[in-house]
Amino acid sequence: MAANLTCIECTQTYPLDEKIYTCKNCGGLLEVRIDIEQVKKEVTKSNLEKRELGVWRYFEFLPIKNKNKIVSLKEGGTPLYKCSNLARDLGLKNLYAKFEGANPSGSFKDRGITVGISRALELDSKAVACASTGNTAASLAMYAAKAAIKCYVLLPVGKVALGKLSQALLHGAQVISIKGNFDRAFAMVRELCEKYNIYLLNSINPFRLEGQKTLAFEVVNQLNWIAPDRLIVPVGNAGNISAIYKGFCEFRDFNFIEKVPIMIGIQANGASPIVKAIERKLSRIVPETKPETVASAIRIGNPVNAPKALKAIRESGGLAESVNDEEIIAAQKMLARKEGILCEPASAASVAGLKKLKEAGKIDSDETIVCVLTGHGLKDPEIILKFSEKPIEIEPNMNELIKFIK
Ligand code: AN7
Repeated sequence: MAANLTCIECTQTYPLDEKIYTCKNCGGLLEVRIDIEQVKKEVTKSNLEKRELGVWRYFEFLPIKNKNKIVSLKEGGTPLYKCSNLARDLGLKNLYAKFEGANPSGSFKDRGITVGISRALELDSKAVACASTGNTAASLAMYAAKAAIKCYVLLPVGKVALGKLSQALLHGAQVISIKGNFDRAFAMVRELCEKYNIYLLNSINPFRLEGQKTLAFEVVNQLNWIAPDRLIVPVGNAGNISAIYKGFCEFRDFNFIEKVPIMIGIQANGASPIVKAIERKLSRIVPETKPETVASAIRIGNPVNAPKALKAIRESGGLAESVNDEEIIAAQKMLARKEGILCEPASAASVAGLKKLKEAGKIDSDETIVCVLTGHGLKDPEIILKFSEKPIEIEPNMNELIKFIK
């Protein structure tokens, strides 16, 4: 595949095999540009459809050339559930949830990490690293185990959900808790990777976002080659919304779909620099120094991919909205009880945002809407227990039991 790395700020280009994360010229974010005309010669709708749904169905769209280097645990191919019960309650007709909790490590991060770790092997890297609010660490640890390379993860101390921490530990990563928040851990891991020639797999790495763009491809395939009207996704470091938008744009440029969905990013009230930048029409975000929310996955004050995300939202005629902790927890419960979907709080932010926007009259009832549920509910059991009624404890006799059966 003929492709390059292009700076989104100054348009400087670099060969694909150059190991850089940001532009040497201006420090801007890089993006992989694929040669669409070339890929058009290599794939058609019908040969794509014959392959199993998942990240690697779209091999020709991905910047990995050496098939022998691919490290896969069958990521992607996640269900797109039609949510009729929830739709009825919200006054909508066509609501879907893309359940990314069904990925091997339980979050969408696997889409990016399968490509990122394959890239690490192509580069002959001996170690990989990330800073993480939890899910990236869980995913990276898992794929590094499969690839048999060393993995370092830097986590904000005491702020990572138990499931995610457990995953990183059991997969054998070197887990380092930083007495600071995610943004600080991220600054430190960048420096670490630079100094020790470790391959950095945070979403500043454009190869990771290439894997994540396949979510858009899958949604289009699952809707029979039609794009939804809107796609709603929780936003933390802002990589996923940027990647998904890129995926839709590529399918449009292929003439696989007519138009790109309106992209809607949802943040938590206490960590919402993107929402504020959109509301105030700023060209750059103002970082927040004390991000706070119950949704620990998106407790991020200085999203590294903000320039890409602002572009995705603005170009698609999109929106950004913030929701509070109560709204997030209520949406998580709603998904669990109305649709049988167990997702983590950050994921439920997308549905909380949808509810808020629908009630504000910003969404029409007959639009086709896809909410991305980014991670599995079992990642964070402590939050579920904190907001649930405790089980009733009784003496082991039938008379006692019957009192509680309504
Ligand atoms: C469940 O794991 O940033 O906007 O370090 O785990 O692409 O950052 C996680 C982010 C949404 C936000 N939902 O995605 C990490 C990390 C869940 C997440 C997001 C995350 P981005």
